[in-house]
Amino acid sequence: MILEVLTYPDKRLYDIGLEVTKFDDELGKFLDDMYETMIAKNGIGLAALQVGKPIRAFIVNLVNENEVQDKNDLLEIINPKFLKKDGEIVYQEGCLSVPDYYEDVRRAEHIEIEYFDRYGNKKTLEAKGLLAVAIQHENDHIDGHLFIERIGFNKRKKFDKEYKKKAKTK
Ligand code: QAP
Ligand code: CO
Repeated sequence: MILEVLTYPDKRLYDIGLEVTKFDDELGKFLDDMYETMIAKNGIGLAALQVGKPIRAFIVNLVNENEVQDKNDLLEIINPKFLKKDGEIVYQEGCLSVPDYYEDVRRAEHIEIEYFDRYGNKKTLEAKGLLAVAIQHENDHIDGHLFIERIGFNKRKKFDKEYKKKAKTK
């Protein structure tokens, strides 16, 4: 089932996700719906908060070296905790909840996280580059943050101005 993706400035995007406590079929079904939604909207990452469910879960599915978005590479990340963050990377980010807007964001280049999969198994993952960026972007969603909060002051001003202009023509 394709879910509705909330878009800026929906207040629900600013809620803080609750820890997942039940790793049951309902969670599995919800993660399947998130995947279907992300693919339908041409995304590479999606957090539960973006589809109106305030829980600490997100998915990431980058394209591989053959430019293919392979479901075998899908990461389902629940209740993540950062163990390490180092270095710096600037990447031009976008977000399904902020359509048609892309801007540079500075984040850690290398990360290590601990998280749970859909079955409640504890995992660790080291990531760098785009995967590290995607995980930090999605983790922001579960803390109620959007990437537009991490762009510079002047860029944010410009975003707000353009957003208001666009809202008027709707
Ligand atoms: C988060 O973003 C991300 O504006 C995932 O018209 C961002 O999937 C991970 C999208 C940067 C790593 C680097 C945005 C699709 C998708 C749009 C997305 C749009 C269509 C964004
Ligand atoms: Co996003």
